Amino acid sequence: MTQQSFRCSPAVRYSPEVRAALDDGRPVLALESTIIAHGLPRPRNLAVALELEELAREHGAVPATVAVLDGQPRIGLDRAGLDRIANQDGLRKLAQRDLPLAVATGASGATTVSATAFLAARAGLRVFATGGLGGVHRDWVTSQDESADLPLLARTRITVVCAGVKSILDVPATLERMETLGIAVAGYRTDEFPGFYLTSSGHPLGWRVDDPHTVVAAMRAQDALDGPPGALVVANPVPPAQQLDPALHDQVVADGLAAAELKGITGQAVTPFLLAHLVGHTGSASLEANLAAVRGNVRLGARIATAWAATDR
Ligand code: PSU
Ligand code: MN
Repeated sequence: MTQQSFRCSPAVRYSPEVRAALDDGRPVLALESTIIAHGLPRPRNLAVALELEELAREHGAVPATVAVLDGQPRIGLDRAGLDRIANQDGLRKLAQRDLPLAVATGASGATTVSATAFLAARAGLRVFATGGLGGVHRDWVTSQDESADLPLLARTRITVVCAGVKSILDVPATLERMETLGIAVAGYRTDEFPGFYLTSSGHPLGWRVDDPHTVVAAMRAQDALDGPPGALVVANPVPPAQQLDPALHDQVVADGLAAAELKGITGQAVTPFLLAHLVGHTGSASLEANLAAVRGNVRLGARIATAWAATDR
């Protein structure tokens, strides 16, 4: 199916603002909804959802928060839609593989990076900002738990601005998997992979970009080279002044992992459990670092989307 037929499909609904921007070739920035529904505590989550959309607009891009409401994939939400994502009880967490079943059963859910990237790319969006990607979990040898974000990004031509992957994951294993899968990764004004709550994870990166125009040049080169589809990950660190204290960080991550094991938390529930643990045991400092990272990603994502739209066609 072409982007055009996807855009006309009655099964997918665009907000009027996003539809108009796509028709006019103006910048649009995709945003995911799992971070709102399952990654941030209420009632702060709704305020953050609204703030991130405003931040995208301030930096020149129309925000397209992606979700599924009553079985209908949405590209861009209105205020009522954002309110449901933030406050509806029992909202599902939808990866890309869940989309057909959600559509068929009329389910509502927030979309993860994999589902958001998939829907956004099909809609003709090329830039997506989020907090952190999913990745390889620390106990991978026993659990085989690797986020569907990685294989999906390996098959999807989209640029994702993130602050790395959360430190609750196995960061070096995640970097190895991105290499194997063919997902391009560049640090934004850094030579090290960001550590989500921390400015650096301590792991070096092979590529660094210093401005949105270089990112757009790489995106153009992806298209010109016409290789296998695959994402470009722009890893944008949280500013040092806004990072979580590294010693506190290491302590609470270790405690959280132990608590999850003790309680027998597995599968999809692990990430939300650990995130809540971090928020609860850092006096909200992890939440503030998380938000600072996401805000920076939305600002940069909007600037990349703007540069992309300016050179399009
Ligand atoms: N990183 C965050 N907050 C989040 C997530 C990642 O800082 O809420 C979400 C994203 O939606 C990501 C998902 O796609 O977690 C990965 O979940 P899983 O590990 O179950 O694939
Ligand atoms: Mn998983």
